[in-house]
Amino acid sequence: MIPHIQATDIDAGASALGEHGVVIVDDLIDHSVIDSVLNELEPHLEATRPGGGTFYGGQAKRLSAVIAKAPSFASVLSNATLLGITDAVLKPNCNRYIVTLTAALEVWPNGDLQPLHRDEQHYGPYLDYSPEAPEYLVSFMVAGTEFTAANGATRLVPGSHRWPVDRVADESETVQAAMSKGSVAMWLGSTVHGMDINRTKFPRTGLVGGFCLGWLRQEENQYLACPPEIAMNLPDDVQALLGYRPHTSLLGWVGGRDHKVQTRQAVGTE
Ligand SMILES: O=C(O)CCC(=O)C(=O)O
Ligand SMILES: [Fe+2]
Repeated sequence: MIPHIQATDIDAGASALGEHGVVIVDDLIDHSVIDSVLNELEPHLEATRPGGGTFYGGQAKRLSAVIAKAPSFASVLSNATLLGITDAVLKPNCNRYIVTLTAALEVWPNGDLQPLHRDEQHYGPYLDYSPEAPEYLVSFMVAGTEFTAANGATRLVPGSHRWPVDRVADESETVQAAMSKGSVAMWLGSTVHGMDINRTKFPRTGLVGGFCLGWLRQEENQYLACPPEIAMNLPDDVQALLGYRPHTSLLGWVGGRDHKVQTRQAVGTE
């Protein structure tokens, strides 16, 4: 079972995410925002052919650096409910958390299942993944189209965040994140999940993102994915989320200062 909560219910969202490892926030993002993001991404999606290799089922269009390609995605990253729920999971273990990646995933028909995985697995053997370890990551998927059982809604294994890391999930334990356009599925870095096959004629579009503890390396290098000349046009809180502000005054500084990217000259200078 994947719990659903209302867009304003941060406390219920945080407790459901902690208990089940996944929660769906219904109708969180306005369709006007989704449509703006998709319009901004359209030329990039148009220029991409379905593919993506076996990890993406061979029939997905994947765009990285969505925040740099679609400025309208900034309001998703700073959504109060998304951040409120993430605060509850990640703030106990960091001074600030940061964006680990932004991507768009358009799943086309005739692909394969994405292998089940945990998003935190790219930290390799260097972190403690025991059920008692702190959470390192919160991932989220904004439904850019309706997500249905037929069109490739993400499959997740509720409760798997409490499993020993070597327990392998069976497909029968997965539940799909069926949700309306604008709804957001959030899951923990330790929750087992994967993209499903699209058995319809129309693509399934998801806008994916994640936040990691501010002292961990981001999966997608945000300073290259969203360089200062683009970041300077984004709101201060989004710049901070991308990692342009230090974690504490001693981690991530340049020239001894706590920067925000206001001008090209302000970056990397005294
Ligand atoms: O697109 C999906 O349904 C899931 C994608 C995913 O889990 C990933 O790219 O890590
Ligand atoms: Fe994933």
